[in-house]
Amino acid sequence: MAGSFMKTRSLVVRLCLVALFFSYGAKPAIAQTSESRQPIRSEAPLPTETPAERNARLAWWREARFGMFIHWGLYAIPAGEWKGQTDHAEWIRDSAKIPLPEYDQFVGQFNPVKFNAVAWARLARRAGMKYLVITSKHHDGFALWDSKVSDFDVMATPFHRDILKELSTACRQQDVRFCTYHSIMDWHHPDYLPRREWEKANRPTAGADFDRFRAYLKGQLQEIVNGYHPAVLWFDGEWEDTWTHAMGQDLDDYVRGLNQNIIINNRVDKGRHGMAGQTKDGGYRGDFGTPEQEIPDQGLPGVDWESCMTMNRHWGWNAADTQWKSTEDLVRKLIDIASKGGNFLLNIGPRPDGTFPDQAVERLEGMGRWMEKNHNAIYGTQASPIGKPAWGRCTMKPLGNGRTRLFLHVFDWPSDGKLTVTGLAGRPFKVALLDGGQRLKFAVRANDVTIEVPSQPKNPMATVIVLDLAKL
Ligand code: H79
Repeated sequence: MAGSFMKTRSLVVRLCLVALFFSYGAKPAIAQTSESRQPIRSEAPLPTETPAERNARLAWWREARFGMFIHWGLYAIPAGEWKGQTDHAEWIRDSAKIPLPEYDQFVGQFNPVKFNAVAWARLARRAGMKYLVITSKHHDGFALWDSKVSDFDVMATPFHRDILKELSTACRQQDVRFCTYHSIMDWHHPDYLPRREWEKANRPTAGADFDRFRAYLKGQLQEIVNGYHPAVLWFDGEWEDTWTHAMGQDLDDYVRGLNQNIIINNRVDKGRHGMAGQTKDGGYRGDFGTPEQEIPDQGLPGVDWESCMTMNRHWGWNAADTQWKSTEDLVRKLIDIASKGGNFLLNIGPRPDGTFPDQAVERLEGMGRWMEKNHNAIYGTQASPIGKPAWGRCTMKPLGNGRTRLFLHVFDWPSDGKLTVTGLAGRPFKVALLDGGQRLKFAVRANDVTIEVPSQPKNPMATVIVLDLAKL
């Protein structure tokens, strides 16, 4: 520990020097109109950035729609089980009240000999995922990269390989954008406050200095941003009272100072509205809202958001968790989210040997088979202009010259061979199956179009029909 304190101290000096070069003026608060219903503004544009620049910065992310989340760290070793209780996961140090010296013993056991970064990145790509967000550090404070500012990192384990380095390289090879999740809350660093309730007696706070923790955090982020070039920084663990709005703004400025094209979620600041995750009014930082384990009931016009979700009931590896969502459910969740203008960040909790659970692989491959045929109905699409039809969902894409393509994602295939789309203006000039291209006959009556569909769906998870309109 003494070593890491020294490293932290020399870092503070370096950071002060950096700060002299990057002195940011006070940023004016962004005036925001108050919304009548939910707090839904997720954009807090940088004062130095025009709307066009912001659109250009977010363009790839808005087109991508689908990403992989990876929760991996020391907590994979106990696999969710502690003293007979089996519902723990990445929170295990807190939920099982494991004292620090005992938790530290996992460092000597972390040796994922089957870890293959290329296999992970390839699986993400084959599933149709355009980006990958891995936990550089979760709440337990353990760093998955070779960190110069901490000894509580992967280089202290028998594995002794820089996971972020291997994975960021593999992602670039596989054309998957590499991104990192970084927890602000840190249950390991002596300067982080507060302590967990149950460990207060054994981890005194005397001498702890939260500003020194902030310098440590910046040191870590400098290593990550400059070393591995994540396209997104996905913060979390921002909710404790020690983390303030001013600190969130400061950290947001700091990271954007390292890479002005980076995308940062709203958990860098204090504007997240509960688990629904959208950003409250009030000039909070963050490029996008972060609903967790839920999907908004409706799209939020003009708001960027991403629902993150587990495939079973835990983020980190839990060997006892058998409650996997079906591939069909996951495909339909992706479609539902795209139909509301959001992104889907779907989680994997790898095992301590470095492999993905078999059930996760099976689902990724299943989603990939659907995406292979239907990706045009997901990537680069916008929210449905016709709400939520009774038979499924709708996404859309502008075709130029005022023309619009609707993608009708049919969940409930009509038994009478007729699919009715309501609320359209004008006559479609083309209706066809997306997979295979078969043209379909249709009849127009007022604002409704009734399509003659084959007796069987192309894919029972969702069959996509393309419908092109001269105007909406
Ligand atoms: O990393 C995964 C989880 O370990 C982590 N986030 C995902 C991506 C997570 N940490 N805590 N939780 C999820 C649930 C915590 C919820 C609460 Fe709250 C924190 C309840 C009260 C404080 C969220 C934030 C709701 C209000 C503020």
